[in-house]
Amino acid sequence: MTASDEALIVIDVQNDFCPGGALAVGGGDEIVPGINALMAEFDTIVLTQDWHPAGHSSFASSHEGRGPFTQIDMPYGPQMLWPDHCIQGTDGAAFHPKLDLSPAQMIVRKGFRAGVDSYSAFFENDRTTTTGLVGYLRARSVQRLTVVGLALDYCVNFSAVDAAGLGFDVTVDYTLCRAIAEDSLKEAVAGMQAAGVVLA
Ligand code: VGL
Ligand code: ZN
Repeated sequence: MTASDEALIVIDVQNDFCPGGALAVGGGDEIVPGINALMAEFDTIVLTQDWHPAGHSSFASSHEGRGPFTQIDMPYGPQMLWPDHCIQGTDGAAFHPKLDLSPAQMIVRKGFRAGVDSYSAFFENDRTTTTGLVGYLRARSVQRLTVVGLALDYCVNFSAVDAAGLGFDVTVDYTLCRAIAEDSLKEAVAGMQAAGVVLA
């Protein structure tokens, strides 16, 4: 068992980010058994779930003439456009069927506001709206976080960097993560290292 000031944060292990899903991450399903095994070592386990309304502003289909994997300017800054994914209540938004949900005590849903995306488990993409997770962790005297899941270059990255900025000691177990793309992964790794996140 790890110490009681530690928590495991499992990011977006959902069908749409696994092979066959709407925004499939290569090998996304391969990490599920390892995450299940790792959960046995933690007292505090938080899952996040990307949870968009239909017609969400991060979907390319919501912007006429725009395709996925291009950027637009939102009032809060640049935003990558994605294929429709993780729509509330759909099978794509459900957790991977083999992910062990029972040990998790907290599920943070994010990206449910139509006009703002949310990569991070802590702050939405406007960088100010909080998910409330920091309060939950501090109330439980958590100081050290291990972050795993999907996708390493987006939601894991943003979550880990935000957590480090909030003063947590953060380790990303990258063997239990998969990334969407090479270029964004390189940038993400540099950003995480600069923020003091340990990649192990
Ligand atoms: C994610 C893109 C859009 C992720 C979520 O979980 O990394 N990426 N929505
Ligand atoms: Zn999303």
